[in-house]
Amino acid sequence: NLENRQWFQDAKFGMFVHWGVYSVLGGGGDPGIAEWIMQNKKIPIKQYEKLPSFFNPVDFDAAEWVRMVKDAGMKYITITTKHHDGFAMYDSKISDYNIVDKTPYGKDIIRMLAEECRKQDIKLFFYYSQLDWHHPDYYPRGRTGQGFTGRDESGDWDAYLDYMNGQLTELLTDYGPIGGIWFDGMWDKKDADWKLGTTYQLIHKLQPGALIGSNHHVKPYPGEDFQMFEQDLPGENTTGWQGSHISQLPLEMCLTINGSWGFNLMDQNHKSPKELVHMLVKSAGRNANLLLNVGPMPNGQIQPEHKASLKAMGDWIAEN
Ligand code: FUL
Repeated sequence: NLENRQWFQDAKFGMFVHWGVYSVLGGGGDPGIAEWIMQNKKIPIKQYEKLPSFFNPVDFDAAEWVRMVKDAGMKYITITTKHHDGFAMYDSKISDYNIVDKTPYGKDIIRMLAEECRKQDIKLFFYYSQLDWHHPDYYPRGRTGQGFTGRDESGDWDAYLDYMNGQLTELLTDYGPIGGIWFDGMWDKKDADWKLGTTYQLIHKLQPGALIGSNHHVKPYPGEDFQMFEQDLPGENTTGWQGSHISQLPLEMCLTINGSWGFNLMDQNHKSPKELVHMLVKSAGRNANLLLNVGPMPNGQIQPEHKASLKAMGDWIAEN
């Protein structure tokens, strides 16, 4: 694990992928919405559950994605295995709300990506949202998911935690050695609700080499291996919610290319390759990795503007 922390510390540059059934809606015409559309447009579970039937990424090519990552000079990929909408992008056995059982595509993109990453020597990290707007036992609800989902106002919180630990167990046993777990969404509820110790112990037992990080925007908890900063350089706190604590752990900053994590049809506010290279240099200057995000389109391709930016960054790295 120390060795892997050291690897992470030296990695410098990775690709973040926000991909889920929300990509089908492309933000619904609003440049400020993407993977949050269920909450932002108050889409009840019953309607949202229709989205998987429209998700058919026939142009997805894992080998092409990983080659693109390598050409960009990146060392790892962090991909959403489940975002806040609760939909699993892998072949979960403990929930059929997943890509294999519910989409016409019917294939496990996480498996394809894991195999390709192994072949091309790129590490794969799994983003996993603790927050879940879909699961019936996610109750009492937290700051989000209130008043629009249309489901019963009841549920068994410990059953939800078991479910979450069950999905993590699947992800840590069925996909070979992975780089780590990138948690998100625990800010939805009180820290103690999560019983983090149990989950972190489970992960470190299943894969001692897997690193744990969490996007909770406070100082790291015991068991975490790296500290992350969202859309912000460590210590700057320009967003107002990052906190100013910088730990001794390896650091990572995640950043969007335009303003959206998931695919957005209207968001044309792309940072230029020059701006992106500046961010890479600045984050390296703070001893942090840059995790640069793409939001693949519903057909499985990365949007051309973002592909071009990654290529330009790779060219710059190769020359310097
Ligand atoms: C946040 C999430 O709510 C966003 O959707 C996105 O995943 C970002 C990286 O983290 O907490």
